[in-house]
Amino acid sequence: MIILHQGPGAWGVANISPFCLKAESYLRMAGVPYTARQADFRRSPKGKIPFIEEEGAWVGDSQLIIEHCKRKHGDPLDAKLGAEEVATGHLVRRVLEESTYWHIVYVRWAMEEGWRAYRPIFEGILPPVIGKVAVPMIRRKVLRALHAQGLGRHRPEEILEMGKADISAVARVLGDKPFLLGEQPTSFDATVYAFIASITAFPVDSPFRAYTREQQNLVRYVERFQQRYFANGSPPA
Ligand SMILES: N[C@@H](CCC(=O)N[C@@H](CS)C(=O)NCC(=O)O)C(=O)O
Repeated sequence: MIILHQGPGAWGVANISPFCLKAESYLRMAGVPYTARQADFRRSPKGKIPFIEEEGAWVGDSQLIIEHCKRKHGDPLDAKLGAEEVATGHLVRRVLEESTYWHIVYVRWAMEEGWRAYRPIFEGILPPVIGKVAVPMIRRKVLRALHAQGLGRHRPEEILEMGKADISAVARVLGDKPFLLGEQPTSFDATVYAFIASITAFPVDSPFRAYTREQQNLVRYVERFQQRYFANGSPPA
């Protein structure tokens, strides 16, 4: 049985971390049994969440977790995909994880109203006394990372246009298909669901969230996905 180490849920989604939400979504989609635990970062092989342990193997990184699961538990979602579908899925996944992710970071950590909503959730993850001291330091570290990545150097209106371009591209590729690549779910949907839901569920009405919520196909997709894979709330024991 896999133990999934991850962050907490909030705002009606199973995890505040899009990467944790992706990993948990995959496990549910692929029918891999798991239990979930609040992560202790000191035990993380890569110093980030999510990570898993299974029979003495520790795997960090959501994508490496998926690859581990495919090797160990089979590949019920992607085995029949053609090379072009895999390429499309890969590109969408990379956009969401390497670009859109930073827009999520910007809204939560850099925008003052986003930070006001996110701070108490984030503080709740840390031990009470440590939290108050550590959180401002962690915020400075995250803002430095946002600057180093590049997005944090732009003006708010430029950031918004860049984020909208990502969302618009994902909405266009999804179109009116039930899943990213067609009628059947694939591992790429774990990323699409996790990142779009992380934007639409966050309880601050940023222009980025408003734009994402205007994409009706994405909103319906998130609702369908949640209904199908998260209707039972807590993880299967
Ligand atoms: N590529 C990693 C990214 C994971 C990631 O960035 N996780 C964030 C939470 S959403 C984290 O642990 N950040 C802590 C840090 O950067 O120190 C994955 O796919 O799992």
